[in-house]
Amino acid sequence: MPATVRAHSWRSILAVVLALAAVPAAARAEDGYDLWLRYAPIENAALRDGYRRAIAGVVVQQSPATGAIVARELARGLTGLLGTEVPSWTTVAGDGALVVGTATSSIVSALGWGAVLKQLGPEGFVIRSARIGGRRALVVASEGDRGALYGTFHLLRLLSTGVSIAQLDVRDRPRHQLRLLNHWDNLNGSIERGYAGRSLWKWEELPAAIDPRLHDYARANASLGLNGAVLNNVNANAQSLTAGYIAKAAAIADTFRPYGMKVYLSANFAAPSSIGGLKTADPLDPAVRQWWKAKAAEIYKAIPDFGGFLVKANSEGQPGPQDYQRTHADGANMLADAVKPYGGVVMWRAFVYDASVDPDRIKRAYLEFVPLDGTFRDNVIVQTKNGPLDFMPREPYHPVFGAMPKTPNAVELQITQEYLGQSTHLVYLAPMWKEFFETDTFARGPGSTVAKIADGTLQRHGVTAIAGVANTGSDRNWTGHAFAAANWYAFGRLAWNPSLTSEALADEWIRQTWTRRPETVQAITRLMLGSREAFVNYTMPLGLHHLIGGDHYAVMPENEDKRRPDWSAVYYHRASATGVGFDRTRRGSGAVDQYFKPNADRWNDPTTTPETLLLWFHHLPWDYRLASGQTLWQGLVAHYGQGAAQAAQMETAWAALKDAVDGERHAAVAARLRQQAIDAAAWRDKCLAYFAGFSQQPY
Ligand code: BDP
Repeated sequence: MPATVRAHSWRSILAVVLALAAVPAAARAEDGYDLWLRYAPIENAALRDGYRRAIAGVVVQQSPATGAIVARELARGLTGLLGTEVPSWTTVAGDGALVVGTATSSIVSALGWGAVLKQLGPEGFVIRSARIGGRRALVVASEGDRGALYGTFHLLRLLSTGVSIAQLDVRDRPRHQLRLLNHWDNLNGSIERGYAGRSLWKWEELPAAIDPRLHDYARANASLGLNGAVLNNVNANAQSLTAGYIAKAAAIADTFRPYGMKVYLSANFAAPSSIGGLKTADPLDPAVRQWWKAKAAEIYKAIPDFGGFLVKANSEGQPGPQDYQRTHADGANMLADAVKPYGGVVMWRAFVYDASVDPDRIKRAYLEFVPLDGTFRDNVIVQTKNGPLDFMPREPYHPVFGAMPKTPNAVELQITQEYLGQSTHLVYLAPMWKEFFETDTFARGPGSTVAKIADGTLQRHGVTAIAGVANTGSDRNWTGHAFAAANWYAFGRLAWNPSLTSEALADEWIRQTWTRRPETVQAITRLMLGSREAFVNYTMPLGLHHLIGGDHYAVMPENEDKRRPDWSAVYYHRASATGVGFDRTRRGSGAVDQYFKPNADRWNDPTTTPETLLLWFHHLPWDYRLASGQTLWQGLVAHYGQGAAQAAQMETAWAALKDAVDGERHAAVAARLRQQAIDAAAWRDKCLAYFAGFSQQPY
């Protein structure tokens, strides 16, 4: 009897193995390398046939370098999506031409769209049908080369996500001029706060050998409309400005150029003395100014379209102008003068805090920068993190936004999830970024959202910029966690247009990355949309922040850092027998008054402060009543409990999709969600046990 059973089960296993081998779609190897550019075959035959009829041949008319990229992408994308090769034509040879062209190309210039294209600018594009020589065509047109590239990717995205192209009339342009990734990559190949392997720039092989992967990196960015990358860590090694490294950066720049991506470098402010042999790096010293001018000339000789410098100065031990009793403006302007003749910019970071510990660290950037408004050169951009502390799971917006009307302010978001579970937790960041963009600063009265400040709508400047601290690395799937790629994706799309919704971005990312099956798309969308609030709930609910230690991953509410109080958790939560939270009201640190009214007044009063930010602004007794009628303690217990339950539900929800997506990626995500659920429970247990030590209440 046992022998028969065994024989039977071997037969069934064999049958399963054979059946699996016979499923062609599922057999496609999926390791995540293709990101959202998978171009999986369109399953809906009617839709696919419609696309095939609309696109029977491709005509590309733009610069050879970018045109070749466009042609290659279309060949790859259309073959994948339509399941058939679409020939390339030199002219509109019949009905169904897909024309990609710039304004001066023979076909586009004859269409009379010049005024619209001009208005949309060199990065904007139009996609619409036209009659060309009596033949039906679909045209992607732009004033510039980059716009034609972005328009091509946009069309491929529409096809990939199953949008009807019968009546297309797309007119689009980016809302920020500089849309950059900031790589915190070190010259030794490690990445500060990188959780997906090593640096993609193989410095040791450059400039002689170019890793072909750099093309795919640039492609992925171009597909989102990102147009630049800062190559090295803001904690900058001055060696990156030496001739050898400039040559390496130039090789990367040459690779990125046809994709519309410029390179930028983080500059170490002390470089004139550390690598230049000068006695000082004082920005008002003529020899120092001359050194930077010569350095800029050297860089622009190698990289004619070099974007400019990113600088972290007088922050966390980095050198800066204050070392010489000069201001941030003195430092920034010196560099700005050096790159100005070549059209470069200086992105000067506002992430600063005092060498001597501030009574409330979050006030520091505003105190140092707002008085300098109006003193920066027009090619200086003050780059400011979304919140005044440091990429916490939830912070209010940074009060510098709107408070420096004469200075362009770049938004700095962090894509790499330093404080949000790194590459282990699934946390979709778009809802967090949207919350930030949509907050009303009241800087110019109601409706003065952060988005409108950052994109220059309310305070017009010569240049607008947005930066995201990258989460990419040498891992095969680029970002470690397959879902972390959604954050790269969402950042790029929001940099293009911050009014896109989290839900729409999740939907389009999922369709391109995983599957187009509506019920699966919906299930994954739900999982993603709830993930950020789940993370806040199980880590730092009700406005708590910085409950971490050294690696910024593990739960550590008890952390007291001996080196600096403001690197501790206790500095921020201030728990005691009587209550918890940081008093930033007028009776406390007064940080509320860095905001415009009525925000300042609202946030000065706990009853008019959103509960999501309650303990950010207030120190409250444990029995303080929340809107729900619960005490503060009960509310904390509820949030932690809910968060841990949400993480457990995420694991279950994903498990249910086992057969709906490919096995390799499903398993990798499942393993991480298991860890996330374990971590979430650990956060709940440790935080509640710790705070109960003060509240003396049960949970
Ligand atoms: C903090 C990081 C640190 C960065 C710093 C910065 O922990 O590694 O150098 O920000 O933004 O979040 O400069």
